Amino acid sequence: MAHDYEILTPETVPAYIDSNEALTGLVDTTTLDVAEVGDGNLNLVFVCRDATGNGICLKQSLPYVRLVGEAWPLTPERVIAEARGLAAAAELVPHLIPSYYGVDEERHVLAMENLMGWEIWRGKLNDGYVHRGVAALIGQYVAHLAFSTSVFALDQMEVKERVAEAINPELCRITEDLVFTEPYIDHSNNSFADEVAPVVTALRSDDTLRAEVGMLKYTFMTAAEALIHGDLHTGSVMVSLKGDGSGDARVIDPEFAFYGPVGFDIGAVLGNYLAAMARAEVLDRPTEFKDWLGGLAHETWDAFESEIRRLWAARPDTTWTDSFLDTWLAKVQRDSLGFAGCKAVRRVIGLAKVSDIETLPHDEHVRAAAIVLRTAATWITQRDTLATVGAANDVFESVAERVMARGVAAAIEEM
Ligand code: SR1
Ligand code: MG
Repeated sequence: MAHDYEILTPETVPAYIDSNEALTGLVDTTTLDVAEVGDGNLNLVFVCRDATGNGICLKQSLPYVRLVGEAWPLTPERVIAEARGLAAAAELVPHLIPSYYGVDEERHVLAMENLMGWEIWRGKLNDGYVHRGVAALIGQYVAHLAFSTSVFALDQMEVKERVAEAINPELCRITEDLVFTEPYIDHSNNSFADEVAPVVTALRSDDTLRAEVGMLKYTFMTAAEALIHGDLHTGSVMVSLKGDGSGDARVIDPEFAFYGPVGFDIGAVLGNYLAAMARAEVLDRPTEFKDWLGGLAHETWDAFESEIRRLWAARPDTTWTDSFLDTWLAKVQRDSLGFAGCKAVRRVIGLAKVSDIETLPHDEHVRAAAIVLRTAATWITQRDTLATVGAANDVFESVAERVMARGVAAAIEEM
């Protein structure tokens, strides 16, 4: 594919670092070990470490979708959206992202801390590891962005300028299509096991569900509430263990960032917890692990809510009353359940699936897929009456019990 910038390779990275003044002195490029480790869907990621142990991570946008190839061109300018997301988080929650060293807008390269020893949370969840406290940190991350980039904290002119500046149409289009449209139609990007097909058919023929997904897509496309991460799944979180045994987190990859609904970020996390919970259920993981997973949604939501309530005292405009906050939080929680459902459905039957479900043996895969789809459909259609993450978890429990006892058919009977 013709493109007007040089794509990095492990061999060219040292010279690139030498040529970039902003990166001078961060690593010794004469002893640099470079590996391309990108396992996401879009970009190249180079982790670099020199002989003294100093490191740096470079992320370069390809001019196409890596997962699909050159047949799907995609603007490398997305690196600007990611830089914006990182810069905002660096100001608001610097302890929750990798140190950010800057962006090269010509070569479409971001430079940040090499989080040596840290691992992607999804992989750790898949393997049954517990990182206590990480879910709360994610809630805090969302809360700070939600409050401090919105009309709750900023002058209205400032917000409007930021909304315009943060427009990210190509990346939003991916979400609009892949999350809200394609799973519900016959589309070449979808795939699923034959045994799951009846559940998918039931979803697609459920008029109420389709209308609610439409409402959620409409909210995603029109509710410019705050600068959101836009792709906050468990693969966008790196984790490590602290000395006291609790977990620590760094949020990465905000290239889908734009001014959108706050519930979309919370929902993305909850939808991915659902995939992890379904995996643990079909693999019959220890009760202690399943209970911990079952508490993650609460942990994220509670941390989000209490952080927003704490920040609320600093709002300059008292148009936003305490009573307004209660109403807004309740709405965000309901939105989150709906978005969680949409995100989960997509990760099971649409493009860019998740390893939580994909790496399961066939029979377990089918059951996990059915559990996720059935639970997600209920979250979407009944989010107003469910209203809380606790009630949403109860839906999962009851769907999982029925599917484990009676097989995939149970997921269809209930729809
Ligand atoms: C075509 S891009 C597929 C997905 O990769 C990213 O992680 C986003 O989730 C996007 O939807
Ligand atoms: Mg990503």
